[in-house]
Amino acid sequence: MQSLHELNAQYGVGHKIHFSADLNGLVTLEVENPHATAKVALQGGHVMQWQPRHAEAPVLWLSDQARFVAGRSIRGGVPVCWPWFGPHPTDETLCPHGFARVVQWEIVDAKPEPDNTTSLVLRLVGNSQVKSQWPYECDLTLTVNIGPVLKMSLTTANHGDKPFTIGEALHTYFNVSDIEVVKILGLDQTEYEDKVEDYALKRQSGEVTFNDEVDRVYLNTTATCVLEDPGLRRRIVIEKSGSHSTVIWNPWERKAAEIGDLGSHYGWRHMVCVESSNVRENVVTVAPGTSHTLHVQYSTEGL
Ligand code: TA6
Repeated sequence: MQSLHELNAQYGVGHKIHFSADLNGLVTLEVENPHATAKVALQGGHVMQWQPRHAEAPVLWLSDQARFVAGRSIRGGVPVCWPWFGPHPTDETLCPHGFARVVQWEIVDAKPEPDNTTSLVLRLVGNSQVKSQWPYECDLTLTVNIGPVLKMSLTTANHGDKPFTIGEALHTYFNVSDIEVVKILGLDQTEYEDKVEDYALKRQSGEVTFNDEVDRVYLNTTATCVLEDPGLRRRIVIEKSGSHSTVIWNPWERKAAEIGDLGSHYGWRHMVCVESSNVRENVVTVAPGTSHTLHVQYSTEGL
């Protein structure tokens, strides 16, 4: 792995892209450009913060109790769930939601663009820990463009001679004023599995609203979702491609207390996950010599 000095010499173009190792030695990358600020951890290829200059509050939610520790997922931001979602299908001792969010990634490129946004390319490091859990010839890269819009593309390339099947999600935590006043549009009449009721199959009617724990996998949907937040007087527009499921999650009080790192002062009230994903019956098989990309872009507008 390159030293911080080498990384900053190679990618630290002026003041805008800076690597540091402040969080228990975890290397993070801070980006500032005329459009936005952002912070990314190399562990997990994890975008932790993004705030466009025009936004009065962060768009992503990061728990004030997030643990920045080697080998543990960071609570908040955009965890990358890959190559499975939820528990491993056959070995429950393996990390839920896959290993990508807890292993080291490396920076392949970081540069300012002519439009004053910043592009980053990160790649999962295929070390022996990874190979033992995922014995395929495969590259996982995350391209991030930081600007007035946050764009992320997660690409899985199969360089081997066998197909493999992945479950994946960009498990994004959005910052909201109060979970009880927000609503999510875009899923009306979409079928979902309700994890709170043992995966019962249901159909959404109207907007998604919250007055208790919600943990749902919306299936066979490519729809844009809009998160309306009257408290912060804004909409967050969540667009995607290469994704056929959307997971919506808020743990509510009891589950949040069990989980333990969801923030002091009712942190769970200020977050909702809207996860562009390919999970359950929407998992993706990647044929040899091909690749698959899950793309999202997040933007905000006044309400
Ligand atoms: O995406 C929703 C979910 O799968 C929930 O079931 C939930 O418990 C969660 O993600 C958080 O998982 P984590 O492993 O990060 O604690």
